[in-house]
Amino acid sequence: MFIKPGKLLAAIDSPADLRKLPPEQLLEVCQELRQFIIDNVSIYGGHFGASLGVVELTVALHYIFNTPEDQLVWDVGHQAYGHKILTGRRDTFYTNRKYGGLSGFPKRKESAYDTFGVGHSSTSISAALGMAVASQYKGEVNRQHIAVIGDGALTAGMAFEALNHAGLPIPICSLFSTTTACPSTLMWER
Ligand SMILES: Cc1ncc(C[n+]2csc(CCOP(=O)(O)OP(=O)(O)O)c2C)c(N)n1
Repeated sequence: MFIKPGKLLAAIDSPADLRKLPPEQLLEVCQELRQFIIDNVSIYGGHFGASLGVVELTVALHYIFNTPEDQLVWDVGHQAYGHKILTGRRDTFYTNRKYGGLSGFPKRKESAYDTFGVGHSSTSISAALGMAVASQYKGEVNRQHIAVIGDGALTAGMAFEALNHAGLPIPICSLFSTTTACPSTLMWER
């Protein structure tokens, strides 16, 4: 069954297309993206709530940051459906989690926008930090590195260890904490 995206979403084949839109249209993009996820997951299955909780955040991140040059790391990755749909995988999204289809999680082989292979939780901060340090060595002063992590994943020791490590001088690492039920954002920057 073909699931028709809304008219704005139908014209977004990459975040570059999203960034051409005026800010006033972003709310409509969010509504269309949320509906597209609901329609797909209702019929084809997959994680439901987590991606719905970060629709606005997903659109904002791809609008503000220069992905894929700026590196976006999703923690666990079960909330990255909107990210996949905005990054060239809208028309194949119906294959999500099917044999031979899209992975239900970010996967480096699948897209340049998937910077880190995930599935296990609490790895995003250390991964983004590693990327930020590598950029520092390479003199990539304008490249941003963003970890998106839920409050659940943030409670793990590995995440705390990475936060502690990130206390060392790094160029920039932004951290967004989200919850499915009640999105809250913590922006942390050095
Ligand atoms: C190491 C590890 N333990 C457990 C899980 C199972 N798991 C998947 S999502 C999740 C909860 C994530 O909650 P949160 O970080 O708040 O994200 P949200 O669902 O709110 O987006 C858990 C425990 C996992 N993926 N990895």
